[in-house]
Amino acid sequence: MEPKAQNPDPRSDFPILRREVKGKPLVYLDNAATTQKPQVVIDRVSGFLANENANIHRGVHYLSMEATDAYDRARAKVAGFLNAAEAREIVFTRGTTEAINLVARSFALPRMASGDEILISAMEHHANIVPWQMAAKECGALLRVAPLTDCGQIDLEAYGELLGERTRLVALTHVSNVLGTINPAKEMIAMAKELNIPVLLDGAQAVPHISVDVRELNCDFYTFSSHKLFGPDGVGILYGRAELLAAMPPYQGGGDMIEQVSFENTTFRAPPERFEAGTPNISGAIGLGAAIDYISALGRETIHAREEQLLNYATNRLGEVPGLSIRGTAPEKVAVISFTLESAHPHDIGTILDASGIAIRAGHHCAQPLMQHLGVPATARASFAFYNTTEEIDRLTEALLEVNRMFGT
Ligand code: C6P
Repeated sequence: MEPKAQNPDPRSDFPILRREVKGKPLVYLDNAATTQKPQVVIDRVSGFLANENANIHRGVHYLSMEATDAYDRARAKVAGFLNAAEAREIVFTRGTTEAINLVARSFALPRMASGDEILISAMEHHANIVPWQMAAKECGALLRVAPLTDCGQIDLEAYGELLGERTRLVALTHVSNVLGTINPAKEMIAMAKELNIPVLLDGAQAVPHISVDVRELNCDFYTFSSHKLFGPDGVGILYGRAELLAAMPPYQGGGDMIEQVSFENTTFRAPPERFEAGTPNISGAIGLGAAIDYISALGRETIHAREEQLLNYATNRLGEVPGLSIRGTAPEKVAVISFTLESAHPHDIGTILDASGIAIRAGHHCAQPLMQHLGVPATARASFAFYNTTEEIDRLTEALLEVNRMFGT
């Protein structure tokens, strides 16, 4: 589909942003948890369900072939979005979490022996810790963790020292969901490649904010979730280099991933179908395709300029709140601000803000080891998208000043 003419007010594309919560206009600042959906994505999903619904790859009838075409086109769109060499390098999963588990089971585990190592960093989401830990425990391998600097960047010198001949895989977040840090992925991948170590990037928090080119990055695996990219939930992406996917055994067994089945033996289809057992989230994948069209029409430059303005404005305004500390001050960061207040626990902050119709996230953000590193049990987190406004940041700031007043600061 050709990118449509750009709406000068993209906020109006998101119907939910017109609603009220607790009698006040909604201020949605929880975009790192999930993003809102533009009308074109909602229309594409409901249009598919209303007019085109059929199962894929199974039918000789018209609707099934049409649905299969639409699903395949969505795959090709994702390939273009990541600049993958071929559409068969794109596997549809349930989300980032399932994509990482797939690599842990089908790629890492068969290649690891006792004493081998997987290298991650101290800023990882649980989705990029637990699958590796589970795989490592099964074969006696070790999880190594690159430490962080004070401003919330990976310590590159320490990272380089942790790469070694026992390292079987490096798995890093491209952008931190707590600190907002954009990691120097290209440089870190090049360091791993000097020792022929494969690299997976967790791009869940990167794709909504920055353009990603898997060939320029030279990564082996890249993962993201549709729901954080203005698309439907229940759909994720695993990009895998073709030759690596081809050498990996299936992750799950079932329909659609087989060539031939008998009671004695089964042969499997080539990737990506080998990794897509059972009926996938067809409408979700097609909705993701519509989200990618929407992002492309809006343009990365527009998104970047808008988010940079919001990040700077919010950093300055939050700096006016007494007792507020921002956690994560790397020079290269996306519009995600985690903070603590001296006066109140993050959960109290979240609850009080909610009473004013302001949605933020409070807690450990599925990054408990990072919380331990920061020396806090939890943080509050405001995470922005291009549709947020400076007026919403003013309301956030006023509400935080009110928290201070309520707690006597
Ligand atoms: N982070 C957040 O509020 P799933 O749940 O599979 O779509 O994505 C998991 C995931 C993996 N990596 C990173 C860096 C993430 O931020 C997330 C999801 C959300 O921060 C929900 S915990």
